[in-house]
Amino acid sequence: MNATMGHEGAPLDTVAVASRRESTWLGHRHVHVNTCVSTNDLVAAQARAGAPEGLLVTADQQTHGRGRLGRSWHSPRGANLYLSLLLRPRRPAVEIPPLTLLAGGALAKAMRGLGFDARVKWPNDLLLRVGEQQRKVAGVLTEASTEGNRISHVVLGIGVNVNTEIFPDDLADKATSLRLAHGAVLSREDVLARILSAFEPAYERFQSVGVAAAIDLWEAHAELGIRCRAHVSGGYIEGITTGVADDGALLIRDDAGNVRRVISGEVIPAPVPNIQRGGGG
Ligand code: BT5
Repeated sequence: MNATMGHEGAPLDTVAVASRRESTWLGHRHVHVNTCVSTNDLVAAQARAGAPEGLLVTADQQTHGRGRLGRSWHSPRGANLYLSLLLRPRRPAVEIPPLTLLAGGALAKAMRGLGFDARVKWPNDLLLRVGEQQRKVAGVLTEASTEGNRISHVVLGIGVNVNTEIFPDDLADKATSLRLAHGAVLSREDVLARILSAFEPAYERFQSVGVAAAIDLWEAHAELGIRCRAHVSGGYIEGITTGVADDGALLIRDDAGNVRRVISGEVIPAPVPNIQRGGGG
């Protein structure tokens, strides 16, 4: 594991990121800010002003970091990575959900490159095992703008808990950080360089072959074959996860053997059903 000591509390060192990344264009234009509301907002504004793809914005702190569906992303100063990338994929708008999966897969690959046994949970939570539990170490938020059935731009936001040691009460039993898993401070610059190096080739493959690139990468880093329950409108689907569909839907084989599709909603691990019978001794 590459556990170069980080300078905790110091601003992100953009020069170190540039010297360590292996990307040929992604993140070469890098704007780092001390604090902001959300790095996704800064990139969206640049996108509307015509900035080219590849722009990277990072912040040492976000005051209103956000997750999907109006949820918030805990973004304390200095310890972690908060980054957004501007992409202008030459792909149809229906491929935005697979692009999100591609990002999760590339993020998991980057973490594995650092020596962490990271798994992606549908759609895009990055999990690390802590004892018997899986805890969230990173998340991806894709915000896209379309023109007709084409994508005009995508803001890909990634939050990684690199060095946080103590989480607020509401996250204490579901979040973790690379530092907690590894036992030492990690360099945010190393982690960011790995993410850029992993995402660029994945994205280039997506640009040329589309959805298949996303499915392959996501499935290679997901924990499939586990029993889960997906809460969907009007009830839930329970069964074994088998993969993802072309449109990014999670596929679950239910107990009747039917493959069901989950397009949105929360997916949680489910206990194996108790099939003991009788016992009227
Ligand atoms: C996500 O949403 O996981 C997407 C997170 C994306 C954050 C990045 S940071 C840079 C960029 N700028 C932004 O404003 N956002 C992006 P979601 O799947 O909806 O998960 C949100 C849920 O994760 C919350 O409701 C909490 O339960 C939990 N959570 C919040 N902060 C967390 C953290 N730091 N670590 C782990 N879990 C967290």
